[in-house]
This record gives sequence, structure tokens and C-alpha cells, in this order.
Amino acid sequence: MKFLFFADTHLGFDYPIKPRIEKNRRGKDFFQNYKNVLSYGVEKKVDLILHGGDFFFRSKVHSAIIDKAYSLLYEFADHFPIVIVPGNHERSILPNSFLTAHKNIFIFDESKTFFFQFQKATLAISGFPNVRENIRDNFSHLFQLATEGNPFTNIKLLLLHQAIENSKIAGFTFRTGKDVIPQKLLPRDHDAILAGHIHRAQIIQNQYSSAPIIYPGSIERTSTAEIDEEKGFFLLEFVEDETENWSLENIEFVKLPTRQMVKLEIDLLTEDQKRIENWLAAKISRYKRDSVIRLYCDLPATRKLLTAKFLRNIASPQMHLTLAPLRRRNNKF
Ligand SMILES: [Mn+2]
Repeated sequence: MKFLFFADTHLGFDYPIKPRIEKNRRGKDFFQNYKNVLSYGVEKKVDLILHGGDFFFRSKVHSAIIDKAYSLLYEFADHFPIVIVPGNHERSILPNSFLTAHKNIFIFDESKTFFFQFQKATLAISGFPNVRENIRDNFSHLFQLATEGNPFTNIKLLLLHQAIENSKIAGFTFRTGKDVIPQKLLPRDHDAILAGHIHRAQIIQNQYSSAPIIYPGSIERTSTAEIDEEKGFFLLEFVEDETENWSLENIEFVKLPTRQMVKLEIDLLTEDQKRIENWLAAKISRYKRDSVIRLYCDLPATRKLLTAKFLRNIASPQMHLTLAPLRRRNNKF
């Protein structure tokens, strides 16, 4: 049995419906990778797809984006069941639509378990929508609500959108805190804990059980904090042994295409438009034409020259070039 697990698609990110100005936006990259994952599922004939939340980039999404995202979901749900747990970006609830009424689309609206009967095995997927406040103290209760009285199944999965102890982002590890689930609270009879929320793909060894904690991460970089991260999703393969026991045998990370992301510090002090133009053009020419470039400049004189119009003219049409806000200064001299 093969399951595909992805998360944090943030659909609608940089995807204006009526853009004021024409420029190369990143929104289509997110939609493209979303479609890439679903297509991969068809190609590999997976039995089911799980989504770990932050399906949309925020709670109020234009209906055109909802329709575009759900239409694909509806189309692909003809091939396999799709299970989604809402994240914090959609405020723990996904917008309603006739397009999610497909019999193969399952969305967590509360603590519960979805059961699936395949030819060879039974599967339980338990979970609950993202909890913003104090998941540490609420987890056990919500898990109990989701699983109490559940019948036996061959495979058990927990699907969440939360930070779990020892998950990592660049330069930080979640350990304790009200917004973190301690590993010791996680169920020990499940085959895997599948979670969205942390945008860095990772597999965490659970200290109390052999069930891995798996974060597929986001499908494209949502900020420069993710600059060094590879993006993708997981293919999970369950195998049955002679005693009819099912176990997670294979976990494969499948990479998704992403655009090169670059941070560029402008340290040239000048009031001369031509000089900064030449300087920037030389720097930019070293990167791929479709790069995502974030400029940093704290020199007031130079910064004055970096107008939106100037930046639009200097970037290639495929490039995504933006100026970061002024960084906060430490006023100790
Ligand atoms: Mn997210």
C-alpha cells in the first residue's frame, strides 16, 4: 500500500486576481507544485493522499483561488481518497464548496477518525484541525476524542498541523512551550505521526516509540528563512508480513522543482542612479533568470534610488525581485 503525504501548499500566496501591475509572481509556482504532487500520485498509483494543512495561504481567499484549488482536488479525487487537516493559515477551517462534496474528499472539521477499507488492509486516520492556543495541555483530550472506541485497523496514522517536540526550522528547535506537543504525549500504537506546519522537511525519531514523526514541509519556499531547504513530499509504503502485520517499510522523499532563492545585500553607498543600476545588473546576472531575489539595503541614500519602478526595470521578466523592509537597528553606538 502506498500513501503520499504533503503539506503547506499555501495556495493563493502571491496570486492576485486583478494585479495592479504585471510582474512575475510566485503564486503559479505553488499551484504548479500542488498539481505536480497530485499527478505523481496518479503516476505511482498511490492508494491515498494526505495533506497536512495550510492548504490555503490565509483564511479569506478569493473565490477564484478556492475554485482553482478545489477543481484540481475534485478531479484527482477520482483516482484516490484525499484527506486534509486544516492548518492555522486557514484558521482551522477550509471554505465550503460543492467541489469538496466529492465522496473521496475527507476534511477534518473536528477531532475524529476516518476509516478506509482497501482490498488487503484497513486504515484509520485520526486527527483534528489546527489548535492555536495551548496544544500542549489540550492534545491528550483532543486525541482521546478522535480515537475513543475505534475498532481495530491494520494501519493507524495520526494527521496533525502542529509543532512537535524536536521539530526544527533554520536556527531553531521546538522543545517545550504551550504551542509544542511533547513527544511523550504522542500515541505509541500508531504507525506514523504525520504533520504539517513546520516548513522544513524532516523525519524525527520519536523517543518513546518506533513510529516516526514526519514533516514533508512546504511545497515551495514561503520566505527567505527556507532559503537552503529542499522542497518535496513523502511517499510512504506499507508492507504486510507473514503474520498479516502491516508496517511502514519505506519512506521516500520526492523532490519538487523550486526556483533559486537569493539574498542580496546592497552595501554600495551612492546617490548615482546609473552606478547602482550597473552594480545591481552585474550582481543579478550571476543568478538564474527566474530567480527569487530579496534585496537588503539599510543605506538611506542608496535605498532612495531603489524605487519599485527601478526594480521592475532592472529585473528580467521571469525574475522575482523585491526589496526587504529596513531592518531594525541596534541603537547602541
Ligand atoms: Mn504553513
